[in-house]
Amino acid sequence: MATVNSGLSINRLAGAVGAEIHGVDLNQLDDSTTKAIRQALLDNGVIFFRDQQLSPDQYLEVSKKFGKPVEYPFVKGIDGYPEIIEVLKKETERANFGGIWHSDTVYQQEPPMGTILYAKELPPFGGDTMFASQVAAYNSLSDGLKATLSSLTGINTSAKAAVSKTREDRVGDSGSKADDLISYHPVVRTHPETGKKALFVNVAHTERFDGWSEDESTPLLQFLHQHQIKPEFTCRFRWSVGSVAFWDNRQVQHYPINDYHGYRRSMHRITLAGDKPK
Ligand SMILES: O=C(O)CCC(=O)C(=O)O
Ligand SMILES: [Fe+2]
Repeated sequence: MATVNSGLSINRLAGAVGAEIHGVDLNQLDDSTTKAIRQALLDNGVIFFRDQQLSPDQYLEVSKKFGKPVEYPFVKGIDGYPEIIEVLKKETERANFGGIWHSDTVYQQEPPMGTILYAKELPPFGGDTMFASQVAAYNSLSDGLKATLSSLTGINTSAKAAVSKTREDRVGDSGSKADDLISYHPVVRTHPETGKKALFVNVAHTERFDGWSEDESTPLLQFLHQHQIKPEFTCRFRWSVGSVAFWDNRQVQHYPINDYHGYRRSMHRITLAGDKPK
């Protein structure tokens, strides 16, 4: 069912996560629409808009209504806009940016609250992005495992082997390896705005549990990594040029599907500052 609010309609995409918002021009946001959009983000974990036209200046301005744009730790911004990076896969490339289930840059002390992605150029097919609700994933665990996880801290690193393939930890065009970033965050975090609990480990960044060896951590982490992306916790977004996705990095993970070799895909991306997970 669509919810209508001053011309804006919110259409859920799946049972656990994701909604498309229609009837909004992001360049014309008044206060009540901005508030409704923020609530839709909190309620749905990720929201999508279609047919938007955003110059870099307009894009930055829109993002500032929802948070504080920050630079990406390992990637330089587009000319003149340090907070906007291009997420690009060229015709000739095989790896895609972020091509593994993750939430963004969890190895930071204060990982982003959200990320906004704007589609500029797309392949003729493929290149969808999937999202998974970590609130739904947490809620479906047994009380016993919830209790065990509640006391655990995850150690997250930018240096896991799997992620290096996805180029998230490379510096600019040089492809050189950045210094490793490491963070300690609760395995279950409480959302600062909704109060809901969410799993906050991910296969791209979480190395082990604090106080546990890697060997000891791996079986439980592997279970969680399989569990947290079950189809019933996910939605899948089919992009068109001008589409915008805005996800809440505190409650969802995402996975850009790398199924369009030989074609170019270019997105503009803005990261919004977050707080220390608790
Ligand atoms: O290209 C995408 O759809 C998402 C890439 C990604 O992981 C990100 O921008 O954080
Ligand atoms: Fe990402």
